[in-house]
This record gives sequence, structure tokens and C-alpha cells, in this order.
Amino acid sequence: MEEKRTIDIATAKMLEKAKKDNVETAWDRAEKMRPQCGFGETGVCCRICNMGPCRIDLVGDGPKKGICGADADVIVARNLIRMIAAGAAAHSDHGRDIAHTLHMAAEGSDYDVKEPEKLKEIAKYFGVKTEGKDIKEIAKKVAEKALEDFGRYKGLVAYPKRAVEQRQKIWKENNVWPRSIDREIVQIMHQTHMGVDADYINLIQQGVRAALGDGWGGSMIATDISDVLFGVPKPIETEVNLGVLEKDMVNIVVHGHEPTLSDMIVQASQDKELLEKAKEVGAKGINLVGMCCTGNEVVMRHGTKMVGNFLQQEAAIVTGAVDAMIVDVQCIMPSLSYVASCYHTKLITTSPKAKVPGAIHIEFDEEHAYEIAKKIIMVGIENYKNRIPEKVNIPEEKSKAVVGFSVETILNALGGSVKPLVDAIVAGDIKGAAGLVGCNNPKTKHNYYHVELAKELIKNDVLVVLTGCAAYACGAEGLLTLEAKELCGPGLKKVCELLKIPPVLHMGSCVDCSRILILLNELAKYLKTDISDLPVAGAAPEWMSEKAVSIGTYFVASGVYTILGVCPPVLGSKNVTKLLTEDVEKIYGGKFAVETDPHKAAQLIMDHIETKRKALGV
Ligand code: SF4
Ligand code: MSK
Repeated sequence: MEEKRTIDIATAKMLEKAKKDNVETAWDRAEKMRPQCGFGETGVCCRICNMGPCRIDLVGDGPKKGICGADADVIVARNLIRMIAAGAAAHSDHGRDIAHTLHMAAEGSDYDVKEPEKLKEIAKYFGVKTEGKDIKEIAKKVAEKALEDFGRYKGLVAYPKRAVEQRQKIWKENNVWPRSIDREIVQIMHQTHMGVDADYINLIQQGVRAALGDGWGGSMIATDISDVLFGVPKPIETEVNLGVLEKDMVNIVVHGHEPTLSDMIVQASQDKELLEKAKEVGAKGINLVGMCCTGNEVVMRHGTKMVGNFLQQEAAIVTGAVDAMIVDVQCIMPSLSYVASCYHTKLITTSPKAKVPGAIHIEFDEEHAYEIAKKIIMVGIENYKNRIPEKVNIPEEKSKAVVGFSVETILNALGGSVKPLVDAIVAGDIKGAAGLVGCNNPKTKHNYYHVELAKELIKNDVLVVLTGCAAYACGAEGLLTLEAKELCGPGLKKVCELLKIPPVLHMGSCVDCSRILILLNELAKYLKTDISDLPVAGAAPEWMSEKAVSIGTYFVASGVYTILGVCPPVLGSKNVTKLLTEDVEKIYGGKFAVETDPHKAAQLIMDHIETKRKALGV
């Protein structure tokens, strides 16, 4: 039964344990939810005004229009771009917080500029002069310029001009270059208000503009400034899966997204005073582990072990060995306080944006970052003695992994330019590359699609890059190791041996999808072509979050063919479906496809790569 839910043995064991412990999980609730509402699934339920809810009858003689007259095209498009607005808002608000932290670092706080060179590099894009300037002065100016991009009243968002000229031209011609990050999100909310836009093409166009404000705006700011503050990731060894929890140490899980808190927690977990306290309560030390994208942020910079992805958050607590789970924002299941209450785990919320009834709330404040981080860790240390021994069962499964492939690292490994990568593509050793990103979703078997697709691609000499929860799935299967070269086709194997890299490269958290954009842009720049001409593709195999809708949209609008493993709620409109899966290609050079079978998806990607290779004449 549990094997139907996940391919991961550790998770399956914990689901069995949850059953014995009488603890309900997301999978149980997903089962109770079936069959899910067909109107919702196809996107034709509208609750935008209080004349509704209205729903369109797609098969029978029922209503074909809402009370206001909105048809399926309008309702589906409005619902979809509201998902983009929420996703772009989440990513971008994260970016804003990081920019704010840089500003505080410039003015004097527990944070500092770790990477002055990267700061100077991004200063260029914001038009900030660096010559002869003090680093704090540059940091302050860059932070202010970045913050301006969220609410500018004239001009355009700065980062899209990093893209190759051909791409910039497409965005300008189609009027989708974001004017300000927040404005495009607000405009979606306005445009989709009852009685405003009734043109599905115009609605989708605004969705594209807001999504670009995420990918080439808020997310890119989040990535860049995180690197400036916390370090540019470099390859580092770690371990992945629930087996990284330790029986005789204080286990603390950091879960959520923003590195501002988690990076401080990492530092505080090495504090001598706290290590002493841990020993006083009988533990051998503090075992800090990461979950979801917070985990991705800290592992890339510190090697912090990766305990699990989105659908493993409840399973981690079910081990009975988590003394504290610290959360900030995004992808935190409200069920965690209930699951924690079935064991001894303390759930600690830290953001004013994300409180959970039943959790302890210790509000994080960047001005007293280190002190608060220590206070939070102390909750875990003090809770160690409350473990219930008969409820503790840590699965032994864990895998080694090498993570932390920032664009800078990849270029370094290649000797400073993408030339060797392009040469390998031209020689056919590497056929192309694919980005696998995104979440888990109980609509699909946990981790199955991520892993099958990655394996199939590397077997066919397609280099894979990962962000988000996809990284945990492939990490747990051992695909983030040098040894995974044995699963590759002969060409990719040769390249992995030469460069000493895994065939599946971990590039970070969900905001770090912006790293993939930059890598693609570097390739396009080198080839003097557009991103849409490259033999590359993207996939969100098990996506569930609104952020993934925004990510998919900005990849398509950047010229990337993008496969979704779970169908978005658009099938209620033939026109919107056709627009996204066919017509957009004529505008942006990228388009969406939906394919629920990972092997067929791999074939689609390889066919696409082959077409692009032929067009490039390689
Ligand atoms: Fe119904 Fe129109 Fe109101 Fe939506 S906006 S709920 S379709 S009346
Ligand atoms: S954490 S958005 S489940 S990737 Fe970024 Fe994972 Fe998806 Fe959240």
C-alpha cells in the first residue's frame, strides 16, 4: 500500500509507522478528497464575485456562462493568472526580504557582505557605480535599487536586460517586460476582478508579464543577494533522506524558504554554549538538517544534511526523533502542528506572515538575528528530554550527494566559459540539457516521476539540472553523485568523468530557477543566438504550488519547452489550452506540454532536443 504512495523506502516506512501511531498524513487526506471536483480540476469554477460561485458545465446542458456572462475561456484564464500572481508574489516577497536584509547589512547588523565580487557584478545591472566606493556603500545602493524594482513608477525592471538581445526584443515587442515586480501582480488582481478583462489572450499576456517579473525580477534578486550575503554555492558533499536524523543528537529541522533565518540557525547550531547545553541534556550534539527549499539554501552553502522534500515533512516528525521543526514561509503544511502534537516535536513558526495554531511563535527579527536563532535552538535542546523512546524509529535510508552547482561554479569547472559545454553538445557527447524543478504532489507517486525522468534523460546523454524538491528526490536515489555516471549514456559519462561532476546537478531552491535562466542565457550568448534555439527543455514533474505556475510561465516566456507532469486547471477552456500548448510557441519560442508518464516525457524532451540540434546544424 505505502509503496503505491512513494518510491522512497524511508518514507514508506514512516507512512506505515504513521498508520500504527494513528496519525493522518497528506496521502490519507488526498484519498478522502477523491474524487476531486471536476469543475475545479478543469478551472471552470469562478468565485471571483459574490453573484457566484459560478461553474461552467462542460459536458451537459448546464450553464456555459457565469452570471456576469464570463465564459470558460475567461474563467480559466483568470483563475490561472491568479495562480501566477500568488506564485510570483511569494517568490518576489522572498526577494524583497533578502534585499532588505542586504540593506540592513550595509547599515550594520548581524549580517555581512560575504561576496563583494558578486555584489559588484550585480551592481552593474542596477547601474550602481562601484569604482572607488566602499563595499557597504555599494551594498546599500544595490539594495535600494533592487527594492525600487518592486515598486518603481517609471522605467522597467532592471534584470531582464541581462537576457540576450533577441529575447529582450521579444519581450519588448509583446509588451511583457515587467514595469515593476509588484505592479504586475497587482494588475493581475485588478484585471481579474469582476467585470474588468474579458479577453483570455490579454489575461494570459498579463500573466506572462507578472511571471517574468518573478523569474527575471524577484526570484533573481533573491538568488543574487542571497549569494552576496551568504556565499556563492560551491560543490559540497552531503547526505539526503530521513536517515540523516540522529538517535542521540538534538535533531532540529529547518523548513521553508528564506536563508535569512536558516543561515543564522546554522551558525548558532555551532555555538559552543549551545553545544554544551545539548550535552547537559544528554545529547551528543546538535544535528541541524534542512527540508524543502530552506534545506536547499543551507546545504549549498554549509553542507547541512537534507532530511526530505515537501511530502516528507510529516514523515520526518513521524520518526519521533525531531526535537524542533523551525519554519518560515511557503510549503509548510498546516497539518504539521497536528502531527507534532502526536509526538514530542515542537513546531516553531518565525514569520509574521506564517503562523500556525498550536505552534510556538518566536518571531524572527533581522536586527537580533543571532540571539533569536540561539533562542529557537534552545527550544529544541530543552525538548530532547521529552522524546518518547517507544515512538522513535529513524529509518536508516540515506544517500550521499554532491550539491551546490551555482552558475559561477559550473563556469569555473568549465574553465571560465561555457565553451567546453557547447563543444560537448556540438560533438554529441551531451545531446542537450533539461531542468527538473518543483514539488511533490500526492496525485502522483512521491518522487517517482522526478527520478524516472532524470534517469531516462541521463541514459540518453541529456545533462540534468535540478532545483527545489526535485533535488531531494534525485538525491535520495543517489543521482547527485559522481558514481551516477554509470547510469549515463557513453557521451555524458565521458563528460562527467572529465569534469568530475555528477550527471544531475543540484542548482538550489525554487527561487534559484533563476540560476537556470542565467545558465541558459550564457549558452545563448556564447552561441550568439536566442534561448529558444538551444537544445534544452524544462519539466515540473510533480508540481503543486502556485510558484510552479509562475516558474513554468517564465520559462516558456524565456523560450523553453516545458513539460508539466500534473495537469494544471486549464482543460475547461480549449482556447486557453491551445494558447499555452501551441500558440505561445509562435510568440516566445517556448510552450507547455502535459505528460503524466515520465518515460513519454523523456521522449518528448529528447525529440525536442533533436529538433533544436538539427536547427542549429549540430
Ligand atoms: Fe460568476 Fe462572473 Fe462573479 Fe465569476 S465574476 S462568480 S463568473 S458572476
Ligand atoms: S519547496 S514550491 S514544494 S519545490 Fe520550494 Fe518544494 Fe515546490 Fe515548495
